Amino acid sequence: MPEFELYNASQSICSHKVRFALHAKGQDFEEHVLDLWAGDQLTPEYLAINPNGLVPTLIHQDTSIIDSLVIVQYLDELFPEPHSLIPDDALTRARMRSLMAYIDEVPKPAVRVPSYNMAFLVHFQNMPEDEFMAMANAKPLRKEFLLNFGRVGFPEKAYNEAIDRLGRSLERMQAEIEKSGGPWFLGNAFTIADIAMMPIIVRMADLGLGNMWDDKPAISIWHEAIQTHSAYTPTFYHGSLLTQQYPHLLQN
Ligand SMILES: N[C@@H](CCC(=O)N[C@@H](CS)C(=O)NCC(=O)O)C(=O)O
Repeated sequence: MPEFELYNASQSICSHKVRFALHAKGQDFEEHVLDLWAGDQLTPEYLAINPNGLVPTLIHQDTSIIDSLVIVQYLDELFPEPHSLIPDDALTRARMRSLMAYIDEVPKPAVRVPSYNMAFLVHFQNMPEDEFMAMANAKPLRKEFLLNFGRVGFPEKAYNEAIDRLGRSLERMQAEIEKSGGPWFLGNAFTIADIAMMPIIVRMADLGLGNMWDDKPAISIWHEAIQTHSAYTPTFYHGSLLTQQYPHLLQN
């Protein structure tokens, strides 16, 4: 029996971070794949292990640990050898955490908007009103998000704002990598800041937004480098990309 159990969803960007960290740390885990469109994350059983009603949740020693970056930090604390994902020096650690906070505040919520409009809309478009309202009302953290999305998608203004925030995030990423000398956010050290950004860049490329960093070579180099990490391929198994689940995206 593996030491860890992971409740997650194949396409979920927060799940990608945790799968990547488990693989990077060489840890075997039992994977439970939730169907977020069927509401598996809102059942009383799941809410008992994750009252936020979101994936991922890691179970270790009969205890649940929630929030992707908390889980990644926990795994690194358990297995700091041979390569810790957390810098030794307090100042560099603070820089890493500032980047993690920025990524969680700016590009992570922004990338949900094109994800929902371009891919996930199909799950809600034809949902009867009462079913849609019941699903929104059942969400502990994402009720307002879903209500704003509605069954027609975010309006153009919200979509454009999200794309603008993603553009500014890419400028910040390019500047940070240039400042450190790359190839990673913090120079030669691959840290949790890189893991935090990874699924956002992967998602943008998946949605056909990869041309947004055509003029940002440090991001292209970073993106290529992360794909050669041994944890990358097992993390993004078939079905993890939206183009694999929503073939209409390939027509764009
Ligand atoms: N802060 C949480 C956010 C988790 C999150 O947003 N999970 C999304 C998938 S990436 C989810 O479970 N969505 C289901 C829903 O909205 O009902 C983390 O980092 O783990």
